[in-house]
Amino acid sequence: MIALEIKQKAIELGADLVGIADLRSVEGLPTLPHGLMEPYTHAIVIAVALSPDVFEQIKNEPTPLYLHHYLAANILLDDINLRLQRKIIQEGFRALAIPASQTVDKVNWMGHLSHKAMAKAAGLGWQGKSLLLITPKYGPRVRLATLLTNAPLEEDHLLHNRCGKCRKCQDACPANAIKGGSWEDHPQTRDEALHFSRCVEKVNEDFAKRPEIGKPICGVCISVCPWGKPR
Ligand code: B12
Ligand code: SF4
Ligand code: SF4
Repeated sequence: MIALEIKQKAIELGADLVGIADLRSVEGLPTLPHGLMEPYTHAIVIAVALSPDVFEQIKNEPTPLYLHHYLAANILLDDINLRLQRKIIQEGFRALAIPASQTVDKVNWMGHLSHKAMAKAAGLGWQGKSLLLITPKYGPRVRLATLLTNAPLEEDHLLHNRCGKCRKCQDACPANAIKGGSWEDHPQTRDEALHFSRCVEKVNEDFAKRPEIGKPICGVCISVCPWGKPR
């Protein structure tokens, strides 16, 4: 099986972007459970873009419309991922779809692995000052999922950080959580990029407690980013 074939399949199934990472480039990335990536050699990372207009409605808080698009995109991502997983297993390789949006450890706020780190390694974009994955075409207006496999696939190249002097996400964050640091690859910890607890508190104690929202979403640092804004 070749990379092009799996990428075409992902696009056919509804992905807007797809990239491939060699797992040696993310050695040391924390996973739950520990050692999750060991049986695999590559990650296929898919992105589903949300309508830019959903974010144009977000000023300083999430909207019920964003909530629905967020939920629908998660379902689409998991659906594409499960179908790709089946295709790869049928070809005789191992494959494991990592859920789009499952928090496994709610004390430390960790998923099975970081889709942003995987997407960066797969050449889909860079981690901006907001720590989000910023893609050249859609900016941060994408949701992500990862498929781990031992199929021998050709990996994609990394993209450079293109935040430059911009600080729009830092200025707009309602929790004042973004520190404004920049890095070519990635920060050592989340706290290097964010006053992490401020974001966690804002999305969980404020937005998730609103009856019309009910989930830890926000969208402000997404909506202000110049990358992906409609022209
Ligand atoms: C738990 C969680 C949260 C928690 C904690 C967030 C966080 N930053 O970890 C809370 C509830 C606060 C949250 C908030 C948000 N989230 Co959230 N969240 C997740 C979830 C489920 C797990 C994140 C995780 O495990 N983080 C672990 C840490 C360690 O990883 P990290 O944040 O990526 O940062 C590290 C690595 O990327 C790293 N790195 C990169 N390469 C390498 C290589 C090595 C070797 C190492 C060591 C590190 C490293 O540098 C960072 C420091 O170590 C993911 C889905 C997933 N499984 O990825 C979605 C996810 C990250 N969330 C997402 C979004 C959009 C948001 C919000 C904007 C809310 C919203 N939906 O409107 C905010 C943004 C907050 C922010 N500025 O980061 C999207 C991001 C999409 C994108 N374009 O980037 C994701 C990927 C969901 C998805 N399927 O698309 N989220
Ligand atoms: S999700 Fe909201 S609170 Fe968290 S960093 Fe982005 S703008 Fe700030
Ligand atoms: S708003 Fe500006 S600084 Fe923040 S992630 Fe986007 S480009 Fe980077």
